[in-house]
Amino acid sequence: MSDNVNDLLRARLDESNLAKLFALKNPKMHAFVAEAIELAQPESVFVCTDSDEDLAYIRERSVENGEETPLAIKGHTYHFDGYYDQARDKANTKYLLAAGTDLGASLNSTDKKAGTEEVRSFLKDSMAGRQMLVCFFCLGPTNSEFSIPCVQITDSPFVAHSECLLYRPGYEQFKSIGDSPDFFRFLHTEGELENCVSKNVDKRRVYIDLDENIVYSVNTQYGGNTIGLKKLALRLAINKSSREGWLAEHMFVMGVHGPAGRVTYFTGAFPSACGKTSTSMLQGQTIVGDDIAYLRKKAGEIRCVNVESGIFGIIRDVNLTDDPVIYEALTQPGEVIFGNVLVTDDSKPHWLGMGQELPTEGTNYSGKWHKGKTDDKGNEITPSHKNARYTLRISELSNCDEGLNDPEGVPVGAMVYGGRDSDTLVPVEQAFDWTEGIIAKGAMLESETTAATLGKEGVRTFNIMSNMDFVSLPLGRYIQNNLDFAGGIAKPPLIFSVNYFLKGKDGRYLNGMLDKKVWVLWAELRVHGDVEAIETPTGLIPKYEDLADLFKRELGTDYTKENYIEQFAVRTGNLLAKLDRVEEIYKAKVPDTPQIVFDVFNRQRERLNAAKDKLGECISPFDL
Ligand code: OXD
Ligand code: MN
Repeated sequence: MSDNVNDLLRARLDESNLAKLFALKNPKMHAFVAEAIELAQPESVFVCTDSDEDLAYIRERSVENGEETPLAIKGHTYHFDGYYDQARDKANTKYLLAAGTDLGASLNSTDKKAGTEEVRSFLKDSMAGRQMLVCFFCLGPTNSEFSIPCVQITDSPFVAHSECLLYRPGYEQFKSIGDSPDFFRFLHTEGELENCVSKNVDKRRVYIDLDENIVYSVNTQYGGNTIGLKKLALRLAINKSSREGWLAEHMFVMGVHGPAGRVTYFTGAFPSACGKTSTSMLQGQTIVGDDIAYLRKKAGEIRCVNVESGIFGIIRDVNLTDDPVIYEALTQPGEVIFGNVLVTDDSKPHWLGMGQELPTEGTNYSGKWHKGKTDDKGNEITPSHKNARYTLRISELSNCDEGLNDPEGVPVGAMVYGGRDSDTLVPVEQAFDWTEGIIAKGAMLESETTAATLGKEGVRTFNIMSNMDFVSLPLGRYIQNNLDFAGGIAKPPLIFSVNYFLKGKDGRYLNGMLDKKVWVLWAELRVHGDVEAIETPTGLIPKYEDLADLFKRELGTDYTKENYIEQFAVRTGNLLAKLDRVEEIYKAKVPDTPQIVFDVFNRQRERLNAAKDKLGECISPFDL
């Protein structure tokens, strides 16, 4: 085999690319590249090292092949995905499972043999006449216990370019691992193109092989389906971490700046488009990462890293008032890819909620666009897509935390679970302890669906730890891993829930976009025992005085008692209904649910029933 591999590589790579590939002494990686060439039959192969020259080549190819087009500001480009390729395709993202393996009914899977054959049939000859790009990246900081080297093969310079912005370069890391077989592999083709976008979205597939640590992605360009190191790697990492005793989570990492220069690191798990990036970007705080974290126990404490080094963020509602740091990065020279925004003839990007009146015509993911344009189903096409994105490096942001690339990671003081919930959870609540936090905050998380995935928006969905789309284990085991993780840790992180989407009776949001800063700073004070809290049946909520102080100091606003009562009312009726809903899911769909989960549900139910009997369906925090 190895002779065949080497012969094939020698025959198909030119001298300089062959030298780059052979400088890495990794037979398993060589075999992966050779097999991909044999299957996809590219015209040529480019091997990308960590050099500036190679990165520039990827950038230029993205423009030359028409996947990206320069904008007026230096370094900015835009990219469109196909009209029906604007979000993660949950239905066609599946685990390839060998006969006899079972991940439980909640996870989407397909037979490994049939699925592999299917996806390979779409890959066959898919790169004929094109160049194959072989790129190396590292998940987590390089040279660290957290590092996972990856090889990404793709025929899309746009995908490769996005990854160059989003991940640490990994060619040198690959050198340092020698012949180790322990790395992730991604093979992507955009398939047949029409006007530079994937044509056969009906044949879009994202198939994940957990035994081999390989993900195949075909007939799609949208980053969430194609950027191997993002959500595809997260699925592999969750499975790997379960075998090795650490955690891979759908979490931001941020430095929260408390009194007297104190910095406390928080992780936060939120479903897509529920305020995760904007929390990690809160004014006055520092960002380590906005999407995915690895957590490990080290010397008696929990430490974590940002798996990525860039942001693939939702651009909607990024404006000078709500997200000044990102807005600044999006309006100044620097390397940025805009995805699925509206572009006008003067080469300027426009997006929903940018704080300016939008043009009435331009070009977008539907082609030439004008206000009122409808699609073939009669739906009005928005100027930019609701899930339109920007991609940039975190190091370009003025609030980048100094721990971003620390190989030791940063210590975790608190973990936050958030979701989109209009009528049940208070804006912020601390769990009684780690076990209650993992179960009643993380494992009970529900959220109303958003534009980040295909399908209807606004449907309340169960989303365990906001990781439901990415968990690659039976759910009971995933919960148990989280519960066990704090074992041996003297002072585990505090766990909080937050909810920015509570609505009043008239349907309006009860909180402004900036209020989240107060909830996060209150949580920081709790980590250090600086403020007291009020006990509710489900956790600990802030005292009015502490919030009023924080609102005044941080936002310059008067927080009224009426606001407090409306926002922090304990809605016993809705909380009990939530408990019933979620418990039903565990009973019906998660056969390996640990008993402790039901015990915690029962304890909460008893406390809620007692409070409801005594004080009613909706209890003012002043009556607790
Ligand atoms: C993302 C997502 O892009 O979760 O982060 O969809
Ligand atoms: Mn995400």
